[in-house]
Amino acid sequence: MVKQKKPVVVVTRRLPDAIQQRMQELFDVRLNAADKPMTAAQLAEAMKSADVLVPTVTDKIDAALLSKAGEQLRLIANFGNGVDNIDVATAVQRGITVTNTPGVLTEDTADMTMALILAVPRRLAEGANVLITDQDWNGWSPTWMLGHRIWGKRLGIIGMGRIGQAVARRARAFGLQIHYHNRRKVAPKIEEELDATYWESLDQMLARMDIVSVNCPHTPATFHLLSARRLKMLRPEAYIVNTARGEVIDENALARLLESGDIAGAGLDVFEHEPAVNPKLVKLAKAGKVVLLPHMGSATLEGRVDMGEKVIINIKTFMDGHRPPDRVLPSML
Ligand code: 8YV
Repeated sequence: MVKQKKPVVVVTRRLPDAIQQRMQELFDVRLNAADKPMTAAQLAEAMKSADVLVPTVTDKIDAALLSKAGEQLRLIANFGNGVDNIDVATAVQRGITVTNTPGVLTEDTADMTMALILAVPRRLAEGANVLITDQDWNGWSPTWMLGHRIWGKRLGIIGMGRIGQAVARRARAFGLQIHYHNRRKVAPKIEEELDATYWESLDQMLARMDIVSVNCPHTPATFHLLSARRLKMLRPEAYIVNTARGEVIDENALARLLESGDIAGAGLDVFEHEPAVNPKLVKLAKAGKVVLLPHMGSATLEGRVDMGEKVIINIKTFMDGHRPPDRVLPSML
């Protein structure tokens, strides 16, 4: 029997050691030991020889790049859940299968969302900073560092998929009332379990919430879903949390409304032009109005290993001639 040639797999960023090791056993893998994001030219070069590309959120695989790909490129196995870094429609048109890593980062991302829901109203980052910077702490005082209670408040979740539901489960335990906006209502059983109220109109929901959490994917339909017009509907006491994608919020408009006090605060793990962060938001963070995290929602070792496992399973299944479990189709977006 002729031994099958191992597929050439180009991995654009450094992955956990255990994953890279397994990939080296299974594939003719090209790793990125330096972990420096690849330029468009480097990606184009890699796509000329790769059978499989394993990109991440930091690689923009657009139509221009796909048009330069060699005929042998058959699979883009994204290391990540969101696929807004890939022009899926063009890839599929060119006969390239696209997969992602759903499910395994749900709980970690929901934890980080809950952490931000707590951190902003309870001034966690500000308080923690007092003790490690040169500011003087004069001891406990009845009126110092007062934040706001989250128990009993209304949480409006935008995007009630896996992550939105995992956030709702946590938030329920913290005494928050669950409201949500989604393309469609979730199953009655889930609504019942979460005691969740569905709002078909996002505008109407926004005007009534104390905290809003963005948990939907970034697609053409959700780009600037929270536009300047919609952000203005939020109450001045409202907080906004985003662990999904920066592009879902008009970041400039958000910064303006935070500056003017028309929105009380924000907790952001993602940004519109990553890795650039709007300087206005940085200024607001220094003033204690917002908490900024550098895209850490799924950043646990366990999560990243699970994501890597999913990538390997997708590649193996595809190479064995089967439909990979996490195939993404344009109609799903
Ligand atoms: C990932 C994410 O780490 O999976 C996603 O959609 O947002 C992140 O948490 C990143 O996308 C890896 O490519």
